[in-house]
Amino acid sequence: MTALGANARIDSARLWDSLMEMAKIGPGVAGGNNRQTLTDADSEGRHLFQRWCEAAGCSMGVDSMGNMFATRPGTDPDALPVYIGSHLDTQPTGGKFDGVLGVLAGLEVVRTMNDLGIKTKHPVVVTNWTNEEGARFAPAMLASGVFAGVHTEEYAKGRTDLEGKVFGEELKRIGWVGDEKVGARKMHAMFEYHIEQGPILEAEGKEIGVVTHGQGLWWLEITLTGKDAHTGSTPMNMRVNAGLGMARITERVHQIAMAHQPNAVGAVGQVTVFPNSRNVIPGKVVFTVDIRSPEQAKLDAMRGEVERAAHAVAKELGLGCSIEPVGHFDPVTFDPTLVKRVRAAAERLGLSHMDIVSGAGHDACWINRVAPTVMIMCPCVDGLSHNEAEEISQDWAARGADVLFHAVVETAGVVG
Ligand code: HGY
Ligand code: MN
Ligand code: MN
Repeated sequence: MTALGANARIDSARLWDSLMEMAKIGPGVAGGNNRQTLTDADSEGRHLFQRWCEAAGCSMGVDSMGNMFATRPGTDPDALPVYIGSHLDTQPTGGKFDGVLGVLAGLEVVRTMNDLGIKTKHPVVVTNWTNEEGARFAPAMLASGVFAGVHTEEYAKGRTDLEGKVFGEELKRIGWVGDEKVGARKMHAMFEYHIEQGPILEAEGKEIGVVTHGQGLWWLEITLTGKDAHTGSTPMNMRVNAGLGMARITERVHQIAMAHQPNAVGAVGQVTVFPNSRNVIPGKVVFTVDIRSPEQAKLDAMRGEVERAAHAVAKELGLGCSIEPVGHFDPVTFDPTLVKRVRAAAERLGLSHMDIVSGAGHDACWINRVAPTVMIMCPCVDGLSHNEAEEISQDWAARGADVLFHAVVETAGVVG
């Protein structure tokens, strides 16, 4: 595989301009984005991405889960494509770069290949995976999970949001149900470029993260049922308080994660209280526990401890308790050959780099099941993400895209 010369770089300003242009769609309230999956803003962002891809000479395919595939042809039409993928959907209080950087850096790789007249044996395909975040419709990485055969299309299209809207109906409403069978595409390799969403690269002063592994995750949705009652006139010993149960379990989740340090995290991020009235003791609370570890044994142990703690708290307070796993993947090991190629590209470009384990989940974690897959990361300011103040420098964005460019072109095989 011939490698590009170290002076072959992407166009940093063009990538940054595209990121700032996309950030105008689905703006947040504090400088970030609220472009949640299957909203009108998501659709607007998809249309912009499609226009840009077609202007760069790509043809756009869409599958039945709304996954978008912009293809730059290779010289050998029978050669399996090299994919570059991430996501355009954001958290409700998301940043401008989580996911978007990976999709638009993929487009920038295509634009740069066009500028330099680079021909490759394998086609190159830039991908936008539907509903990576799982914020509106759990679980996260839903459409890449269907593509990889982890979820059925029927399960995915039946998922509902907090307002009871159904995934399949929302995908139809925004007009992004494609005619391709999801999962039918075969891949030579898949690359995902992403901000780290943690503090390590910035703290270590490294420009590039060579992602060797991804930590595993459980999302456990817990429903506690007690009894609605008056917060003023109900004696303390007569209360069946689901809100108190949720609070105690939230504390236990934190303690369990702390007991498994290092390499373990746990929190409760989404809570729905019923009836959510100031002067009614909550008769029902539904909340999701998010626990993660790169170590399988720790991940499994934490799940067991959380479930036992939840049932013990419920028993103590006389609450009903049901637990439903609504998201899961085991720790992931990315393709060693591609990891080596990413590391070599960073070295060739004279960029500081380190191996890193991804703390966040990504579409790459699922695609790794069906194709050789690897991730590249750039630092983010204070490691902050899933917050509208998420920030990266233009230089960080460009350096990671340079590594992506080199590794993808080398994998796709330069011709001529
Ligand atoms: O939850 C995650 O790790 C990803 O950001 N969806
Ligand atoms: Mn992401
Ligand atoms: Mn995210």
